[in-house]
Amino acid sequence: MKINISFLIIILISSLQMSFANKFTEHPNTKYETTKEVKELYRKLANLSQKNYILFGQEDCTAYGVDWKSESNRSDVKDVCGYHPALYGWDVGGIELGDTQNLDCVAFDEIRMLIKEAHKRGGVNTISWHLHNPVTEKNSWDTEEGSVDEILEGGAFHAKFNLYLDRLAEFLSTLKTDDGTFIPIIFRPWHEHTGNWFWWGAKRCTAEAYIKLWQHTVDYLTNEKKLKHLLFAYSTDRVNSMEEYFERYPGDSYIDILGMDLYHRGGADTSKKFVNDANSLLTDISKEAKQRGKISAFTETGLKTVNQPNWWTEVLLQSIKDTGIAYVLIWRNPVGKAMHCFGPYKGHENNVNFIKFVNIPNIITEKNINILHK
Ligand code: BMA
Repeated sequence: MKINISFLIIILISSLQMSFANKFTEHPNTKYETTKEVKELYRKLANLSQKNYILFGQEDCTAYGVDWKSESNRSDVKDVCGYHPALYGWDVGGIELGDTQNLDCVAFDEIRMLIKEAHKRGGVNTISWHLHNPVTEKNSWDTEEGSVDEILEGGAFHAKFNLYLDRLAEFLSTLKTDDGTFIPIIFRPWHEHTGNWFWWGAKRCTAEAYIKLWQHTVDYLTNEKKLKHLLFAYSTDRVNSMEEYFERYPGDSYIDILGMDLYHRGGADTSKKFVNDANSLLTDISKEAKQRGKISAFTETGLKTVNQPNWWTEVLLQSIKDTGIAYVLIWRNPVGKAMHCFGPYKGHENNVNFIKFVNIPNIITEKNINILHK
């Protein structure tokens, strides 16, 4: 029998392609169980990023804006373009102490309600955790050296850290729809660890201790607390290489999303460098993510005050374009502090350009969120 070699090669290539596609669109090789809604969200985000769409989001956007707080169905983004973002960022710093509001004075009851509303609108919720240092009880920026070692197994503050995790888990376990279904949450603790401003930062603990910190967090929340509605996101700050990116990585069985935080700082003369750095790092991270069956994301970014003309299309868009990331999150618009705002708001000089940005077909907001759910 004559074997048709090229036919065999074609079969081989297409089956390889199929297995690669499956690997990427199924919930990845993590060690914990997840709900079907989490698997579904994962698959949707993976598909979306494969088609070059990017979800746009902002931190705390429906909780407050530059001149308002706790108003129903409002966001500065919506004030400007007519609809909310597709991605909603929250922070649960303070939950570990049993506080009723987070470090930015948003009540946890309100965060829960807003997460539910965002989910109802088809949006995606991501939570970070600026938690207090269990050793000193000071805030995240208390860079006491050695704290991580003391909260790990065998350390004097391990039980206290587990209590912090208990309180966090208690809150996370209340994030359900009216019919009792758990709302999928992208949980992103221990962020920006390649920097040195948090007590879990690179100079505050060894790589081994940081990895253990992550692994304990995931194991405790998923095994001990039996939470199944979480996707875990790993996010560095600026790195100089992929070796550095993965130096403190807890492992593929602990992480679903590979992220990076990078802010644009400085004037117009720094734009080119920011765009180049962000775009090339995000491209590299996305490639790694794909190979590992993971999703990638720009987990925090922004230019304070957005005071550069056409920043949205000329800087932000260029920094994420064709990188393969699933979403981008800009930081918050604190009440009464226009100087610290990362988003648009009524009357901002860059609004025309913001509207242009959110209307680019690849950018997903509440308006075209159905693309995510197809
Ligand atoms: C930081 C700043 C702080 C805030 C913290 C958590 O980047 O915005 O003011 O408390 O995030 O949201």
